[in-house]
Amino acid sequence: MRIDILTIFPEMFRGPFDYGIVRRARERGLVEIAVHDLRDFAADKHRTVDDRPFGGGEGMVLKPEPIFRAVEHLLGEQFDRERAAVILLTPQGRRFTQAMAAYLATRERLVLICGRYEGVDERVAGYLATHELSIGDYVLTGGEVPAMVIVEAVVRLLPGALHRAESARRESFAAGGILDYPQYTRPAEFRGLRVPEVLLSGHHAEIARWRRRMALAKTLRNRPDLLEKAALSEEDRQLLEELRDM
Ligand code: 9WO
Repeated sequence: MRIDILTIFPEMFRGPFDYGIVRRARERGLVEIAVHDLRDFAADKHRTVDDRPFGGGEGMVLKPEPIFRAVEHLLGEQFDRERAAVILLTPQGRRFTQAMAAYLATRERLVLICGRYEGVDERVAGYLATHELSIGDYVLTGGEVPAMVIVEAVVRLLPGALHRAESARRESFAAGGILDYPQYTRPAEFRGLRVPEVLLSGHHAEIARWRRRMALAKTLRNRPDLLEKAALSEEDRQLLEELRDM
């Protein structure tokens, strides 16, 4: 896979791809990541990328021409929508999910367009981007951090990016998953706080039941929305009834 990022702040991307799984995936040649300065695709000597909004209003809007020129330079004028995804990052986009990450991981090329200022000329969303995505319901100052989030979520799904132990759990969130169970490590007592006794017992069946129960309890408390789509056993449903009554 090749990922191209379009931004007016390319310096923001020094660092985030140099650690952990993303670094390993780059070193293994699973992904190539290139960051481009949108101003390099401006047509005038001042390298202008923004302009005032038609209809009035505050602030500035990213102009369409540099963005269209950049994407056409990277993918050609008639790019293959089966192989490439062109993603605009704005708060107005569809919500980015694990399922979308899995879909994007099947593309050969990704182009991530980082919005800035008060917005992006709507013709980019309408006629150039294949997807307009938001990573969540909050306003940031630009699409740069969301682009980093998407790169990390997608790259770890590329075949060969994860160790075997990591791969087993990777789809759980997308495919009717619930939240993870709580984890503990040594010491067994820290500042008077003891690790749940069952985890020290060596009773594997009991530990598995405790973990499932705690995962359900945490999901019920923090993300009840996930329970609607979750793949639950009859035992899970019974446990949930007990937890709801507590
Ligand atoms: C700012 C603003 C100020 C006055 C009137 C309207 C306004 N709209 C915006 C605005 O939405 N600015 C965005 C800043 C424009 C696109 C880039 N920016 C951005 C992207 N903020 N947050 C994101 C983002 C992207 C993906 N997922 C979550 C947030």
